[in-house]
Amino acid sequence: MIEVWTWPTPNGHKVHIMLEECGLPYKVVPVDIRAGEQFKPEFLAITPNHRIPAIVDPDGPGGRRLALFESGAILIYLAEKTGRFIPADGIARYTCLQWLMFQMGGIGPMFGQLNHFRNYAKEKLAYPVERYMNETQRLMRVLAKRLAEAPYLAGDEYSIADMAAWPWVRGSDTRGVPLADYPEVKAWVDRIAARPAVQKAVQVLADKQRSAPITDKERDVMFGATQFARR
Ligand SMILES: N[C@@H](CCC(=O)N[C@@H](CS)C(=O)NCC(=O)O)C(=O)O
Repeated sequence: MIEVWTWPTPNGHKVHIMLEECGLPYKVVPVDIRAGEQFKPEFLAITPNHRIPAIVDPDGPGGRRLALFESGAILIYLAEKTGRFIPADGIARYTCLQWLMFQMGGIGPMFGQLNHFRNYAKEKLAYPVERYMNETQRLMRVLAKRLAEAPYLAGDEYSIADMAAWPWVRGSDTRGVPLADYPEVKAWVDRIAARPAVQKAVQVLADKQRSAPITDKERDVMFGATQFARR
């Protein structure tokens, strides 16, 4: 059975969604990233990057065990393993990969930095908030344009590109970018939220989700000396 080493964050949810959509049996291994469990030797043995999500598939390519990190790589792997949620070939396949990379290289890092400087940074600095707010709004406009011409990012079919972007975009209001300002994007968020597999996926480790402000100890784990210790 596939193990998913994870936590209930947008990057974790991408993989939970894909596993639920494909109906693959999986075992959740929680990695509490505020408590520093990402630095435990057993997790570092799977991913030197000490970030969730990561998977271990005992029945990987050629019947060999595969340990894999980076959510985009995991989504492509699961799509190819099951033959689902990625077009088989041609322009449709590259369009799907293009929007997946747009999430991995744009939405994830930029929205993440906006979250950091708006919600987590101890000092509230105007320049980074403005910089990442501008980038986030620009990326939202790109999404809105795409979703005005097609129901899903890859085109007519729901795919791993949507699964990658949705967990980040649905939380738009919490980073001060109202979804209501982007009606095409909001309609897409609602369409995906209605999928039974997505509703199940967001319940994975939902009891661990916390909205309480970050403590000093957690700040050290996530953004301080513990995070940046040489390993
Ligand atoms: N590019 C990576 C990003 C993974 C990532 O940033 N994961 C966060 C949670 S969403 C994490 O594990 N953070 C732990 C830490 O910062 O120590 C991916 O998409 O898998």
